Amino acid sequence: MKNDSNKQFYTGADALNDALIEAGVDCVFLNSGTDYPPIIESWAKHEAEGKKNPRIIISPHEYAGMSAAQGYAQITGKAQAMFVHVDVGTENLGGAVHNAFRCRTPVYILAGLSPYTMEDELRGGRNAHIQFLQNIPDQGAIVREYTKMNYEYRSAKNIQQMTYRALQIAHSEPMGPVYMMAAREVLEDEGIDVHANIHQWGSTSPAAMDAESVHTVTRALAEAKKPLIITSYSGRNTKCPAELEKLAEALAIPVIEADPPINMNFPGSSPLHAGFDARGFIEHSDVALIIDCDMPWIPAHTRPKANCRVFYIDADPLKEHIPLWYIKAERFIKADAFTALSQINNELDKSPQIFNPALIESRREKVHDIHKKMRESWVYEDGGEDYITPEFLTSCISKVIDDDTVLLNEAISNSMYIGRMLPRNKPGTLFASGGSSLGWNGGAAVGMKLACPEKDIVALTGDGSYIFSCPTAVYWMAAKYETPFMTIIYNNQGWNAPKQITARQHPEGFAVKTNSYWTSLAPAAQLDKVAEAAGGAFAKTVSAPGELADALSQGRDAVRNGKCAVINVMLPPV
Ligand SMILES: Cc1ncc(C[n+]2csc(CCOP(=O)(O)OP(=O)(O)O)c2C)c(N)n1
Ligand SMILES: [Mg+2]
Repeated sequence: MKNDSNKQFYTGADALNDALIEAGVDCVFLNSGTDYPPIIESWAKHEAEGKKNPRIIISPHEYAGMSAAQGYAQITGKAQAMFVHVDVGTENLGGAVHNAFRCRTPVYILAGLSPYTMEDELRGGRNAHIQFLQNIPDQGAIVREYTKMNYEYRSAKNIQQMTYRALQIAHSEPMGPVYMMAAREVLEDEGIDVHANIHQWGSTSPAAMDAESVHTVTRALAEAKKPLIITSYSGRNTKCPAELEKLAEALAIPVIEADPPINMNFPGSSPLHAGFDARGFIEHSDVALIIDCDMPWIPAHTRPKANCRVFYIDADPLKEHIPLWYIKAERFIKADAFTALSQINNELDKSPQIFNPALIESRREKVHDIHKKMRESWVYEDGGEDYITPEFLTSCISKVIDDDTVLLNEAISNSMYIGRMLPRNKPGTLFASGGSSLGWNGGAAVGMKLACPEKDIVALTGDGSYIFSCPTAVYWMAAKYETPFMTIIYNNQGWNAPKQITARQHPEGFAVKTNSYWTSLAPAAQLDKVAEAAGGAFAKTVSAPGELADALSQGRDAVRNGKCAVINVMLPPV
């Protein structure tokens, strides 16, 4: 009998575990199945022998686990592992893979494959009926559109090298998820511990601008009359905001965080912060620097004038995985944002003669004035409503957070209030999913809290997005692994975004005339109670404006005492 499970040796699964530890992967988010005996056995062996295992975080839904791995990497830059069960677990990753890919976030995904053998030829061969149903011709195809490496461990002998290579690719720009598959026979086979020097498996070095581009971009910005900078995710490197501020200050350039920003990129209270919408600026600009931004403006709404000099800097300046995408630019520069900004700043320091101080100072005054008026128009004014408006809710949130609070923005049609009323001034204090698959916020909050237990995390979500997040899995994980955070639901009892866009596209149409949209989630489910039932979260629904401030402070206190809190705030229904 080949299927001798009692024989002890260093297995492919042992090699995989050792490689993940060696590579500094802290957490394995796990949703296992019949493909996992070699791995579970390896973990148990490691524990029994006093060897190190990664922290294993059971994830009762793959979407929540994958979002947690994304959140962890968004805040640390380090890929974590998501282990899923064959084709079906891969399918349950769902849009969370899209989010990680679009957000350029490294994640290592492992999926089992249905065993290769069925007559007891090899250790690990098939021994259950579902393994026949889970065998499909091309499992990797399920997520191939969203993965940078999509491959199978074909031998137990080089599992470690293939794992290091997968992580190396995940961490190299543009970063993203990698998907590795393994059949049980390979994980059960005799592996090799190669004792690799992990420092020889690093990610690619940050790309710098070529000298000519540094020269051209710096001079164009210095000589411009109406320069503009637009960014959306340069702040994913927390050293970037200071470098961007240095450039903006030197030349008095307004900075727009394109809508809605994925990270904190530029201090919201800087008098050069010009809001979140290029409209009103880009049409008048003579030079525009777009740096780390997927789409700086919507061409159907606005665009630069024909002679505006546009420079586009990005790790992936042609967006090669978005087929219909183009903007017109003088130069597309494949470079790391921090490196590029440092190069431009150095060039400015070296060439004081290219400045025109009078021009810069008169512009500075104008931009400061625009910023001041913009911020004044965003200050909340009490209209005496007897219901809670999103503006009032956001103004109350501003009183329970501080400058260090990490905000997750998945508030969808209410997202703009977060930028306007909760300005972030410290790097690493704002995150969005970076993609468009709703539900990221819950898992991401768990992952961020696992990575940074000392931080206060507040997830701001629409009611639809809360439901998409798989809240039973999220709040169970948060309780089990002690990652308390506060969730605040902008509960308009439905999907406002599709309703708004229908009305905008057909302003005189039947839907508007008859008020028929099929976007209502009324009667509202008791969304906060889901978290209470799943993980003992502090749960509160608020409808009266007078009770909101108290509810939010109670939520904050509950989190300080180690529990999650979900404050379900009822807004006017969509
Ligand atoms: C997984 C997924 N399903 C559907 C959509 C389409 N969609 C975009 S916005 C939206 C409504 C989200 O509702 P909610 O979170 O309550 O925000 P609101 O629009 O009400 O502000 C939907 C369904 C999506 N982006 N992702
Ligand atoms: Mg809603």
